[in-house]
Amino acid sequence: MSVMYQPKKEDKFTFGLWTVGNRGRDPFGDEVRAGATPIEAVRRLAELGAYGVNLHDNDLVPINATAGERDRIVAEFKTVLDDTGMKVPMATTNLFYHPVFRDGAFTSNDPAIRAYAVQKAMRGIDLGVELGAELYVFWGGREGAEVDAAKDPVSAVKRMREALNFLCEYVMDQGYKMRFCLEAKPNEPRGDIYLPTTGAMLGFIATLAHPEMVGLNPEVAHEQMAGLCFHHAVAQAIDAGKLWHIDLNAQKPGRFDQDLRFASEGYKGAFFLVKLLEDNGYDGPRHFDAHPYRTESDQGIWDFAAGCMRSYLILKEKVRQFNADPEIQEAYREANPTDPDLEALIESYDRPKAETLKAMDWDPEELAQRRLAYERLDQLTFELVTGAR
Ligand code: GCO
Ligand code: MN
Ligand code: MN
Repeated sequence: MSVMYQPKKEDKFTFGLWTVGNRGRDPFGDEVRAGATPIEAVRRLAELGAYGVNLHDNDLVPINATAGERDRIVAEFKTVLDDTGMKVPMATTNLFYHPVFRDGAFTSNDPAIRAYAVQKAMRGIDLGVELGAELYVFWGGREGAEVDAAKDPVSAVKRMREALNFLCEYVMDQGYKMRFCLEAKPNEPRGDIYLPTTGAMLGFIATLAHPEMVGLNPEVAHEQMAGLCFHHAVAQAIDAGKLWHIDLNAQKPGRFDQDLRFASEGYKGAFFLVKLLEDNGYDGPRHFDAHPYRTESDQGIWDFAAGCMRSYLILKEKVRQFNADPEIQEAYREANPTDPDLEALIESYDRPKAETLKAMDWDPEELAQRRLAYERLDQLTFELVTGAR
């Protein structure tokens, strides 16, 4: 393996404990491997060059642990983090696994379950802070419905807002340095999940009491499950200043949430995603929320993890080549004509500019004749990404 693609701490590659810990259970079959324990995950990922790990409260501390057990587990985990120099940049709450959450957590119809969910999130935030996390993700695992006759979707969004407002206040009241990231998913495990896309989350953030504390954690697979273009969603998050975390994986559109090794499907989309992140100076964690194929053994976990990081670095190198390639750049410039006078005219409104524009004589027939030479640029991109160039 070339040293060029050797992950380094500066690459900020992270993995969820649940990713390398995944045992391959699915709705039709039982576990197929043991999965990495939290301690093993930290040690092995550190050896591979990762920056850190992320966790749900219950990836580390079982839901029924006593206070003493919790403290012992956390202390042991912190020792391994110190030994390896691994970080925990993000933490989250498991609000979906236990049967209590089978009809949602923050949006459950039962006020007792909503209260328990907010309490569990507060404790999860405390745990995250203890481990040094400055980002806290909310993925509404079961915040959805199959029986719309039983649940009011307007109340659901209102309940979600109340929970997030409550937790923002909790973070401020504790003096924690912690920001939230919302992760959308259209469906699975629920028939429909509320706030199903990154764009929907962005609209929702604007309705919160502390929108400045809340950003996004978009995931490749989730946007593609809905048939949407992932890197366009990420672009909107970047434009809004809300891309604080990202879940990298791969997915065939229209399928169940596959959570495949990064870039293992849709190479072109993966290339443009890496290009977007690199060209825009994204400096948050590059988090892989994926898991090894169910056909894999425990040994395959590490091939999977190394593959995610290596593929990212290969695509990053392709992005460098794309940006430095004179022929590609020339084709790009041709596709992006400039006209400073016209651009100044339409970039912002004032009345004289509006009058000038209104009086101009445009000929749509002539404009429509202009060539959009995208064929060559797209072919050059294909040749670069596939290594023919
Ligand atoms: C999924 C989700 C989760 C979340 C995780 C962190 O579809 O299972 O992507 O893996 O990212 O719960 O909030
Ligand atoms: Mn995810
Ligand atoms: Mn997923």
